[in-house]
Amino acid sequence: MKRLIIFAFVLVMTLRLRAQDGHQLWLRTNQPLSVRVVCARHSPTLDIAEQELKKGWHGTQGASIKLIIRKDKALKDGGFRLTKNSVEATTDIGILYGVYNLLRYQRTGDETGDGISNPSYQIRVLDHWDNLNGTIERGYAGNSIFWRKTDPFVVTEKDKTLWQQYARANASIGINGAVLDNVNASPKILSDNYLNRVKSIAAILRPYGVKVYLSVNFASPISLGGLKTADPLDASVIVWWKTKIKEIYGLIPDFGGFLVKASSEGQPGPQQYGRTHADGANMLADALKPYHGVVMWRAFVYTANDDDRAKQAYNEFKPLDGKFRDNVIIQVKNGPIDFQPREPFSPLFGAMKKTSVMPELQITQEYLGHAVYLVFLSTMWEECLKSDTYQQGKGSTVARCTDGSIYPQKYTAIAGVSNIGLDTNWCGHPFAQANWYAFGRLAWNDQLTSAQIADEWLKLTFYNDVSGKFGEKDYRSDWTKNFLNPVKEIMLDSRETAVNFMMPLGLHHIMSANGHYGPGPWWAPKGVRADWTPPYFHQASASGIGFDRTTKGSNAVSQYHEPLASELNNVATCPEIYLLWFHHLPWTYKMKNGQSLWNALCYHYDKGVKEVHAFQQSWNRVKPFVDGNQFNLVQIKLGQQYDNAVLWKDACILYFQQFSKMPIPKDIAPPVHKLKDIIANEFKHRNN
Ligand code: GCW
Repeated sequence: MKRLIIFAFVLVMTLRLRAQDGHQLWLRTNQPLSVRVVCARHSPTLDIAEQELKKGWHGTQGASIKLIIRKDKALKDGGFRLTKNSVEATTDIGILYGVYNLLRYQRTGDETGDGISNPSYQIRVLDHWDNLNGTIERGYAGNSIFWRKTDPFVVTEKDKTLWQQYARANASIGINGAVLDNVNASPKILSDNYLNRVKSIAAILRPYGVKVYLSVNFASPISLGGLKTADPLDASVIVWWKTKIKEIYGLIPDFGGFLVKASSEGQPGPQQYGRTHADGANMLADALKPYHGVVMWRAFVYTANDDDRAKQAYNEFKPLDGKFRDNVIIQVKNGPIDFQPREPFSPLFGAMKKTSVMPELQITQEYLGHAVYLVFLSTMWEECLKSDTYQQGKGSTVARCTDGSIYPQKYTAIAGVSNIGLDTNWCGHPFAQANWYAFGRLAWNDQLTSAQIADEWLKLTFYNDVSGKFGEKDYRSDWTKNFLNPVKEIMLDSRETAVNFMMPLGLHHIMSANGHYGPGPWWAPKGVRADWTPPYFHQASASGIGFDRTTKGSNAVSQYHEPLASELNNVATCPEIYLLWFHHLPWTYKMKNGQSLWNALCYHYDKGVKEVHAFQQSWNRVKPFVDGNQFNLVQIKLGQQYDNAVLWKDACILYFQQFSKMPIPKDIAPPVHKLKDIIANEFKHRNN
């Protein structure tokens, strides 16, 4: 008997101390206490809620908790009310969200406030840029969890387990939709085999309240249906889509709808038939309407003309305001160009007043160091959501213009381009999980601060790490002081740091064409369209640097509402973080702190490098508090980030110096690379 007890003890300890591989995300559990759950009804969703309470209870030992579904005017769909002994909601999924929030409060020690919580956006969706052959466009965490090349239609137990874990993670932060395939969509997604696989995925996601959506190729009626045209006003095309949509709903009755990238970057669309984006979107919207499906139609459009690329989406879509069906939602990237480390908000936010508009954020770090850099994106999204558009007076933030607070949109929605793949830790970098988490939390509550989100995520993800120390007196305060606070600081500074060493002062799109990783301000081969090349965006010459978007230049400023337009137009009032986005300035231009523009640029690059170095030192100090595997992984990645930051600094300073002809300030570390070597090595290793 004694031996059995010792064996059991050793087993429990081993399991507890098992190395972390990151697969459990922010849902790591640690010896729950007992709880009694009372619920008058049963459903797959309510059963999950009950199990979650039992698996993760950290409230009063032996407490009893009621799950109550009833009408409540204060609650929107999915919203919930927490009281001392109950979780109340109007729907099953509201109960499940309430349960996850309650468990989170218990583990973070945060207050529940007044206990009522409603989502900011109705549709909170992850866009997967997953190709049907299993690869992921701009994915840095392995292949797709949904699609694969070999045995593509076999659904294994392993698939189901993974999809269930994925759905659970999403539900725990309120994400309620998933677009399963790339916006550069293959028509094959609408063929029988694929639709049946979508049906299997939907079945696993359903109890967690995650609806499936599909990206569709606008030319599907031709490539899949054998028609001669995909013209949205052609009767046979309309019938084709109607029939296809009927088929989809026959398989998946709660199917969410379509995401469409049309007449954009070579994708087919209505414009090739002389039709507008509204014609295309409305045709699909009409076919989806009887089933309550939506069309998320992307505004990411630009063509190789002389017009400033930053202006094109607005020019194309603003005139169509009011012409879209009420189940069309225009999906707009946060900035006017393309998910750059820093962009001003897209002027379409707030400008389309009679159309549902949804922000599209990029969780996967295409332009922010892939799965190598530690960059907490929440601060970037917060910056965008809290930007004032002034469209309906002061306080018309991007958040309020899109979440229904200002305009009576039929649907409110927000999308994040997923960073999830088959890697054991889902996202490649342990801290990239924080970006998935942050997207979900902001989609639920667009007023949250990044500090709050980082605090939660760190507590949920890392507090359990060194279980052996758990029983120690003062562990919590020790952990807070020596782990939580310094690591939170890294997270909150990390995006500005990346901007500093990559594209400070409003520079944008100067990355390498090699996978968009590393510097490439020189890249402009003959024959490549100008608006894909960095020199188009930085405009560096002997006379200065920056893109003139003032009234004297491309006049992109005029797409913003006053007083913002004038503020941005005037170099004296334009925030320095956007200086070279809106202004072309001489190298000797005097900055607010008295430095020349050239010196300021050099100091920003240098600062970014120094900051990464400080992150490394700070991380080294938290070693006693982190699981060894996770510690090492982050340490290695920070080392790679440091090397790349130095490369960025050297490359950009040396490249721009060719134009400024000014000396590098003496008090910054001189470049360790030669420009010609950096350029020669740019494409040596392939980055996706
Ligand atoms: O940022 C660019 C990416 C493309 C992407 C495109 C888009 C899916 O480089 O890979 O294509 O944006 O958003 O459509």
